[in-house]
Amino acid sequence: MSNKKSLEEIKCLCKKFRKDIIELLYSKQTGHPGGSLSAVEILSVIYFMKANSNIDDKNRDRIILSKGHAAPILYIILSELGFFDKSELDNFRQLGSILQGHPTFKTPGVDAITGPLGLGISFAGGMSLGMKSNNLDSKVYCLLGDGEMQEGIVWETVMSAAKFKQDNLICILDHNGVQLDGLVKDIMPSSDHVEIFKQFGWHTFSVDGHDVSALSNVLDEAMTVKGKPIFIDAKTVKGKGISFMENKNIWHGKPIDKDCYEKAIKELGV
Ligand SMILES: Cc1ncc(C[n+]2csc(CCOP(=O)(O)OP(=O)(O)O)c2C)c(N)n1
Ligand SMILES: [Mg+2]
Repeated sequence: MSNKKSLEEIKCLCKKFRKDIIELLYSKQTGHPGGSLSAVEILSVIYFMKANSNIDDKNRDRIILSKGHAAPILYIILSELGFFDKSELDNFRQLGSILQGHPTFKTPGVDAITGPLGLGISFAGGMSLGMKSNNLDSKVYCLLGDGEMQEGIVWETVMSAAKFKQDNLICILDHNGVQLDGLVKDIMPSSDHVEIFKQFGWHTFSVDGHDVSALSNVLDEAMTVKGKPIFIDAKTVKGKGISFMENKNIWHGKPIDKDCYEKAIKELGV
């Protein structure tokens, strides 16, 4: 399933995906708009430009949403890629649905069960080591949240991936500065992740996580790194694109009411 897009096409898709997120979460009266909106460009560039996401290829790249609560944008992208029919989105978060509130193996295209923060990067580290041990060229992309970095389990993979020179592991930080119940800097001042990862022996990059062209370039550069795992600090805005949701932790998990839905759709102008 090759579905590569141009930068211009990705920009249009990102607008559509923002609307899809709002429509989906309003229709189901459920949550996680903020962290879904902040990851739109990062995931779109990975899935539609960089990764081999062909479900029929057993050696395809793996893409792991470690911040599993952003499942709405993941499911919207997977349905756009044809992993399952778009009508499945109507069953989002319903009992028995293949689209649960957090990613599970019930969903075609999901490469790791996530939701408990820190779990995804652990899967990613193991998968990438397995690929290297089998001399496969495949990559593992892993998207983390900045609140998620407070989980101790994250740092086991950070240490071991450097030791095993896992240059097929690309971890991207959705650096929006906000977590569930406040600002990351107030809850756990964690200083400079770029410097920390460097000290652990990773190759690091920084990028604007909403600039699809910059994301595309940085991911190309990441492909050239040898002997070190790759960390990309992607600066983002939680709730990006909807003014009243931007940088507000209340929109981490809040369902969207009718008034806010109408305002959001108007703002998106699509
Ligand atoms: C181990 C664990 N502890 C707590 C939670 C509850 N939880 C879900 S999302 C979240 C905040 C995550 O913030 P961040 O990683 O910054 O995500 P983003 O801002 O990208 O949405 C928390 C505490 C969880 N899912 N897993
Ligand atoms: Mg965050």
